[in-house]
Amino acid sequence: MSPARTDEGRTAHAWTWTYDGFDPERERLREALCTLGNGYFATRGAASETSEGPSHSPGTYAAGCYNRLTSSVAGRRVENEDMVNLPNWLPLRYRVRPEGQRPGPWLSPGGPELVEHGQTLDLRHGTLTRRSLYAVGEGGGRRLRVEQRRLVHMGEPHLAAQRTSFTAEGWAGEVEVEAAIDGDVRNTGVERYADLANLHLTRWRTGAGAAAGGGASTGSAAARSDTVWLSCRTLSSHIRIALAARTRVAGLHGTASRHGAASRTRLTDRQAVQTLTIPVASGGTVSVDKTVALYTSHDPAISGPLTAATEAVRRAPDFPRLLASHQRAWERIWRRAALDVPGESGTILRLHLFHVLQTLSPHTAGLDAGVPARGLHGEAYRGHVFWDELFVLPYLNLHFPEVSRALLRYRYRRLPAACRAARDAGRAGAMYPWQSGSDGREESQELHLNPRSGRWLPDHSRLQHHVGSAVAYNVWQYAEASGDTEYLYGEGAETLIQIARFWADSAVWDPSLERYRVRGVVGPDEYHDGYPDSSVPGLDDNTYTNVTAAWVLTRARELGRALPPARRRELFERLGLDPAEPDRWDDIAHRLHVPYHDGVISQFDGYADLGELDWDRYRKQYGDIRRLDRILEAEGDSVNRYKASKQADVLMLGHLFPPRELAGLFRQLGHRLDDESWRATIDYYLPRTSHGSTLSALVSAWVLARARRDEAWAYAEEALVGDVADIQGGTTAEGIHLGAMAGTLDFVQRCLTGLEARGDGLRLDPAPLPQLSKFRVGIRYRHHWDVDLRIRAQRIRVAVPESAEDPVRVVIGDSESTVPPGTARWLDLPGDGVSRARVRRRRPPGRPRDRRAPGPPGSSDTD
Ligand code: IFM
Repeated sequence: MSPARTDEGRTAHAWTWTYDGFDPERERLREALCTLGNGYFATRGAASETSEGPSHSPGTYAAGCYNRLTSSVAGRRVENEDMVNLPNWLPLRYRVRPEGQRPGPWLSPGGPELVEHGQTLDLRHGTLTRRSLYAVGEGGGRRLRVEQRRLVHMGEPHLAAQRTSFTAEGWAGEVEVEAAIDGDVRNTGVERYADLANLHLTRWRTGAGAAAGGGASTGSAAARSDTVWLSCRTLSSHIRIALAARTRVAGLHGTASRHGAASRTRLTDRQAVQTLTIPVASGGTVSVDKTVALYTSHDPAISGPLTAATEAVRRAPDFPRLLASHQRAWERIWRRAALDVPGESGTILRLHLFHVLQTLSPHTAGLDAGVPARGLHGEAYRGHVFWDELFVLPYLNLHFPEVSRALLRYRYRRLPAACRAARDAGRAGAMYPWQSGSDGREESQELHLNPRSGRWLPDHSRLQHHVGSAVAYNVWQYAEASGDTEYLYGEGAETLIQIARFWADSAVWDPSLERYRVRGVVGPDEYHDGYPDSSVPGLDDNTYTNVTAAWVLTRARELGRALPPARRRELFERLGLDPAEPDRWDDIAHRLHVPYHDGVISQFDGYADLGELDWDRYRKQYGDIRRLDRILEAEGDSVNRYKASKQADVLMLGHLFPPRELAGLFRQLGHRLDDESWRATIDYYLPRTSHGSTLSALVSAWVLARARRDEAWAYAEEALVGDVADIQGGTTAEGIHLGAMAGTLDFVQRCLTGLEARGDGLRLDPAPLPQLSKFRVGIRYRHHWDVDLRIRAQRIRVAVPESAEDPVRVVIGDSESTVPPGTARWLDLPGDGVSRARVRRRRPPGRPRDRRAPGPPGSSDTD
């Protein structure tokens, strides 16, 4: 990987990311990449010493915690729902008073006293350690060394903590520490949203000590307490939020003053502050531990968020014990997410995995939350849920199926809203929103700002109805990988059928074409939201939309037939489904229109009539043309006039469907799609794509890995460095790109292995790239908890853990093997003929020999 493409100030080792120096220009990017979270909430890796400012965007976000506000822009009133930036629990600032001197200034990495600074994100242990050295006091040679270790607890989802250690070098005196919970926060993390209302919190209350009766303790009890709290609520969603913070000198319990340290609290209407003054000897170190609990009224099994938060910090163990249990929780998570890829690619993939798991962890399984496109790492896209789960669930299905199921349940709970949306649009079934938030209504903005022209423009992205097919695809994929028929026959079937009904009702018969058509949509590309000069938004027959709709209709019919008769009857009755409907789905699924031009599949009907863009000219003039739409609009032109796509659109089909299945789908629709015509399609669209979305490089790498292997790496590399090098120019600072991050994991897991986890076994069709040819993934396949796949140049090793389950059937090309539990096999990849299995039983100590029939004869496993 070219070092030039990564952040200069950082060095990465297998499990650590270290950033040297304090760089105000990159601080917000590092805040996003150093976010700590546990799937319930996450906190950006912001400095604790300073609050918001041009180079800081502290943010704490809880999954599924949204609020709606109305703003005035461009003379219109617009409503937006945002994932709320919650009160900031990080603040902890300090200054020193060497003996015989006055207190110095409050110190912070941006201040003139800073001598050295660095921070390390430790992925294995889930901690962020920040180290600073300051020049202090009058006269030279005096230093304060500060080390702060922070965690958001992976085992106890409501807890977070940070230990800050101060070492006096060349002086003795006092360190004054001010630790606060700051409720005076707004959603200000995205500059483009600056004109929009951003104050989501109200009714702040602060207090100290236990929150008996919910009131603030005052007087001497409060002054002596080591705990402060703040509660508030969101303005329109009325979610109650409470944070409590316990700040202590490490190792001291009871009143700090008994040990020479003094403690005070100060409560204002939006801040609860605790001040400690701690004596320190020359060369000595003192540490301050801040332990925080966060609850909201969404949480189950609590009497109220404030009581829950104050109780939780009261009970919380000290920092070393919290750290130990946090690390043990991460160990358990890492065991379920094994992915070993050598080299820098592996290091980046581990970072991606870390952030995916911090956004969507087993704790998410207990929540009513979807997949936020930008993680819980920033405010871009307002924490909304798009189709990006299409890139996330296939990864999770094979590690944390319970999390996938909960994320599908987020969609199921909003099925009534999707059905209402369809009804309001005059259609049957379920029309899922392009952007979803709290209640499942359409959250896409009506206007968006082009920062280049300063103009607010109509936003038609809500016409991306293909999001429904993404939901359906995930229902199916989850069920295939997990074997969870209870889900599939229950919520899954209902979701899938309602989405199919929407497509069936959207398809309009065109007698002149003798085809069904789906009109007035926007495809994944997003640049094209209408025909040039048309006053009506939307396009006809977006191929991706039509082909995926055909797939949904086919699966829905198949599932309808497969349901146990009693369940079929029950569901069909409840949905008022005419028994003839599935036959109509079948008809449509065979006769949806797929437009072609110049021998290739058209992105949509009429694409052929668009002009060619002078790509070289634009590249020369603007350098980065990822946001060609904004460039052209600022020039008074429109991207709708050109054969220019923002991201993979037709090519997305190659991401969703293995070649065999895609060819079958086209056959079903009356077209022939062979390797040659698919390659021609790739060759046609790649040079006409600006890759203005991080998903685009990923999808391009995916399809090239199967069609033009030599060209795949350049795109894979782009997808890998997308966030760490912030190649979209500033967007990562506003939140990571969760779809692309998870997509790169799935690229290794499913694309390079050709893995399909089906009911009848694992199908493998490896296509490793020279740069990614040796790796290991551990997956959960149905009841087999840790199936280990190791890819080498010409072979693949499949190891199935010991259990009482059936052997795993493995299909590679035309060759079929079974791998019994407790055994491992090396299978040869096609190229030199039939797959040959070699087996060695791994007998655990104490386990009797030959409990099962041995596999086919072969030499022993050499790895
Ligand atoms: O869903 C994506 C879309 O495909 C491209 N723009 C950003 C969205 C959210 O990640």
